[in-house]
Order: sequence, then structure tokens, then C-alpha cells
Amino acid sequence: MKIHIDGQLLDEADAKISVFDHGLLYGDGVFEGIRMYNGRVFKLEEHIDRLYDSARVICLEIPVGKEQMTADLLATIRANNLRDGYVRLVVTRGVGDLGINPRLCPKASVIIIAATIKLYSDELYKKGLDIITCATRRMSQAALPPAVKSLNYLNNIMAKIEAHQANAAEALMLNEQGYIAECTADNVFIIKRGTLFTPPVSAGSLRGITRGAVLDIAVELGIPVVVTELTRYDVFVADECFLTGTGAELIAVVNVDSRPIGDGKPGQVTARLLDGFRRLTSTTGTPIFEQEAAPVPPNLSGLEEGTSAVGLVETAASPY
Ligand code: PXG
Repeated sequence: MKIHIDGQLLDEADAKISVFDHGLLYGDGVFEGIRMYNGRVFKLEEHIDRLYDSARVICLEIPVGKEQMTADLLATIRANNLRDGYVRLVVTRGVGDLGINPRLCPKASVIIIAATIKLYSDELYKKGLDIITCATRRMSQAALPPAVKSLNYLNNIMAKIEAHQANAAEALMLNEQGYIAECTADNVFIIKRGTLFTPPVSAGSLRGITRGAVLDIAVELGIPVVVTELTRYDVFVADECFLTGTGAELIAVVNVDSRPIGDGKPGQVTARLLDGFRRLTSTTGTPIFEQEAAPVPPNLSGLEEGTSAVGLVETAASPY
């Protein structure tokens, strides 16, 4: 495996960073997890934009521009000869002293790892997940905006530990007000009477890129979308529930806190959205190898080209 560190492609054994890097000492930095499908990087521009947005919020200056970062990421994937897989893009505050002062870290470090990932077994994708609500609350906007994809994931890890202690695959995290925020590394959706619901980013979720793709697919399929605050009650009485994330992709939830969701099986709307998602991932994205043909955007709606679907369009730039 070849790993990119600060402009150099290194063998895995040589890919090392300093113990004085504040990414290690304080979780001071930002990251992205990105997937590639069938020779193309899915939603690359959105991931790069989110990385730079996260960096801006924590006043971290990324030493390379977006174009160079994109080129370095593609070169790292090519160096590992991957067509399908997962890229971890990390920017740390860099080397400083043992105090937290970020001003004493003159240069941020960029790490790019191109590998593969599989979060759940094929069986779980078919059957759906049993999850719990955990006691660990999603951290407040006033502490650290949960929309910042920072290297400090202890809040999520504490929730994941609770899930495992309860023999559950995932944990539903509530915000300080008791509304649903998200799971430990996934956004949450429910379906009630044919309408798709998900919490707003302001409720304490990450502006998930898979979330955005699923909202776009729903609109194209003519499925009504509502982005609003949700409670555990809403989840318990939902017809269907599923999670989205770059790692998890789209996976059904069939049981929450020992209550079956709907009929306790992955639902039909979830299946339609999953089908749309598969079509999108296999036909769009930034080509990894230059000779790769230009992506053919899928026409999910069955509408004539040029006709627009009616609904609430949520994009990466949306205020929701
Ligand atoms: N919420 C949180 C807190 C996340 O970390 C998502 C939602 C989904 O966002 P995307 O943009 O990926 O649709 C994430 C995803 C993993 C993994 O193992 C995923 C994330 C971070 C670390 C690990 O799947 N981020």
C-alpha cells in the first residue's frame, strides 16, 4: 500500500507522523471518508468542499488548494490501483509542542490513505439492523458544531461503545433537547405514510454526503421529503427506518430499543432508494483513470430529460 503524506507517496512501513502532531495529541484536525465505485470517486467535489469547510471552522489552514488536493487524492488511488474502495483524507494541525496552542504548529499535515472498507455483513444489509438509543448525547452546537468532521470522535465512540454493550450494531444519538441527531457515523431517515423524514443539520448531525444524495434521489423518484426535528416517538411509529453514510452506504433499521419498526423487515421505500443509490454510485463520479469514459447521469425518475421533479431539493448548499 502506498500512502500520501505531505506531497510524498510512501510505503506503508514508512508512512509515519510525529508524536508531536496535534492530530494525535488533541484530535486537532479534520477528515473525510470517501468511496470509489467502478473506477470513479463518488461525490468527490462535495467531500473536498466539506473538508475545507470543516478546516475553516476550526481555523486550520490547509497547505494545498482544492485542485492540488483533488489531484493528490486521485494519484494516491491510482498508485494503489484501486477501482472500488474507500479513501481516508486527513488533515492534522501538524507538529507543535506539548501545549494545545495551535499557533505553535506552523504547518498542517495532509495524509491520504486509499484502501477498502466493509462495515456490515451481507446478511445485515439484507435483514436490517437492530439499534438502541444511547445515553451519550450528541455534543452541543455551542461546544463544537457536529457538522465539523473533526478528528475528535470521542463523542461518537462513546455512543458506539454503548451500542456494543447493548449488543446493538448502532446507537441513535439525541441532542441536548432530546431530538434525534444521528447515529455514531451515519445519518438517520424514517418513512411514514410514504414521506421521507430526516433531522436538519441544526439538530446535531453531520451534513452527510450520502444523506444529500438520498434526498436528491427521493425528490427525483417523487417521494415527498421533509427535513424536520424528530423524536424517538417518530422513530418508533415509523413504517421504515434506515441509516446512510459513506461507510455504511444505505442500510435498513428494523428494530429500535426493542420495538420493531413497521413490520420488522426492510421496507419498500428503503429498497427503492437503495436501488436509486446503487444506480447513482455506479454511473456518476470523478474518473480515477483518465481514459475512463465520462459518467452517464442516471435518469432515476423516468421523466423526460429536461423535465424537473417536484419536491424539496436538498443539496450540499441547502440551508437544512
Ligand atoms: N454522521 C457522522 C457523525 C459521520 O461521521 C456520517 C454522518 C455520514 O456522512 P457521509 O458524508 O459519509 O454520508 C458520518 C460519516 C465509517 C465512518 O466507518 C464514517 C464517518 C466517519 C468515520 C467512520 O463509516 N463519517
